[in-house]
Amino acid sequence: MPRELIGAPEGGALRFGIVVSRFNRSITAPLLAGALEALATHGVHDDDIVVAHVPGAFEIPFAAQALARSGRYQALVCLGAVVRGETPHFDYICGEVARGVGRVVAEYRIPAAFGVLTTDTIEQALARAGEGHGNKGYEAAVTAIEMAQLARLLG
Ligand code: INI
Repeated sequence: MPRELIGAPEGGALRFGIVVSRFNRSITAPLLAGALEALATHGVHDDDIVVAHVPGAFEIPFAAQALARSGRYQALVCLGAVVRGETPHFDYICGEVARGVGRVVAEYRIPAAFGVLTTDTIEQALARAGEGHGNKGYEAAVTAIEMAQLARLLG
């Protein structure tokens, strides 16, 4: 049988950095609440969580890089909401934030969960930021825990 490596969904004794953007706050506030709920449910202590607030999704990689560089966190959770408007801004922002977070992961070898919603409408975003398990912030935080644990197993 092959040896299988799966990160346990146990967050005790791990530290997490969350980056959340304010743009479309009606979406990002419930994403943050969902992420904090998931971390608490999986045993992460408040003292082991830092939340960095940035103006918009474009600024997420900057804060994520600073948190990664500190070496204090076992994983990051990036939360934002980019809603398609009438301008090409949407495509630029989505591309930059995804590439930027990916660069942080590669450069600092730290897992980062991508909880940045990219939707056509606010309604679509709201549907992904509701209560409980449909909340993408919650899902991103659970992903961060699993990946932090997997990183330990991978060494
Ligand atoms: N930022 C978002 O997080 N979501 C958006 O939908 C958005 N739109 O549509 O423009 C947005 N723009 C701001 C951007 O992220 C930067 O904060 C801004 O350009 C300053 O650098």
